[in-house]
Amino acid sequence: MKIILANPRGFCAGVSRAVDVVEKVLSLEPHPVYVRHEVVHNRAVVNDLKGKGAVFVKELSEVPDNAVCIFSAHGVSQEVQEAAKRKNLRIYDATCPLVTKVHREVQKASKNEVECVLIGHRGHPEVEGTLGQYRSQNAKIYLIENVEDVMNLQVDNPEKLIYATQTTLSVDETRDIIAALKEKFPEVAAPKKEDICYATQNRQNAVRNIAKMADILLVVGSKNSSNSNRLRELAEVSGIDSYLIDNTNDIELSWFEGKKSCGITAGASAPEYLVQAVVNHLQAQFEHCEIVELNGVKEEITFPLPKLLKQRQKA
Ligand code: 0O3
Ligand code: SF4
Repeated sequence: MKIILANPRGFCAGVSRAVDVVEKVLSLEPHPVYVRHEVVHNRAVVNDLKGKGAVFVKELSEVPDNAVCIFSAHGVSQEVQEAAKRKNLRIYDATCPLVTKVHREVQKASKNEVECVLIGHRGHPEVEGTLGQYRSQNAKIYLIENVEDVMNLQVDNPEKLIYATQTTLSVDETRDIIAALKEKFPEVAAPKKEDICYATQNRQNAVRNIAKMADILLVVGSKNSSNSNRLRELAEVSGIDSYLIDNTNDIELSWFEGKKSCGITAGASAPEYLVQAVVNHLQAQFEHCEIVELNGVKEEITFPLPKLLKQRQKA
């Protein structure tokens, strides 16, 4: 079996920072430390942080007043931020700065009463947070998920319209949605820099590349991880079997019947030790394994820790 490792794969800068924030807050602040929503969508990461004392909650209503609380990498609405203030919580915000960038675009549109079309997956926490940046009484934000939604979309003011997107969407699908949007609303304005982030783009490019040389692709990532699902779908659209796995327990030997090469990648929230465990597992299953690591774009971007955390570290 030839094992081909995608590059880049796994943790992005926003996820590294968010996990770092939780670990540092756990070591600096008295417990319990609450985390609103899974800090990133990965079961192993969340279980590890639970083991270190983090208390994960779905809603702020589960957090007692005056407590320490961390917002997840996916970001929160302004309503949640206001509720945190009312409860006098000490908030450490692990929202990825690239999600915050999208929040700012939407806030600006709201302030200027420019209508906004948000492209994203309904119910996803990032989408909830981004929708919740739009507070205008006189203009609207519209959520669309696909080209069909564009066909059905009616806006109040097509001359004053922008679009924004979730950061982890399929680049190919989003291109089609934007093309349909521009055809229907020629005046719609694009964000200055695109919202699908560098990490999403790089991981999808790496999968496109690996799909040309592998018979099957394993994507290490949790079922609720949007970007990991997009990697699995992309491999399938590119013509190879692909499976999303949390860890080696999910692997079935029948997947490999008649296959000679297996690609491995990992979503932006999946730690590298899980990838290495998958490699070891395959090496134990197949008599002759050749491991190849592909070249890919080098990612050097890092994000600074939140201000409050830096201040606490100095104090
Ligand atoms: O947004 P997604 O479900 O892909 O979230 P993950 O798996 O936690 O990955 C990190 C991405 C993120 C925080 C939003 O861009
Ligand atoms: Fe930030 Fe992109 Fe990572 Fe999301 S996937 S946390 S936007 S770097």
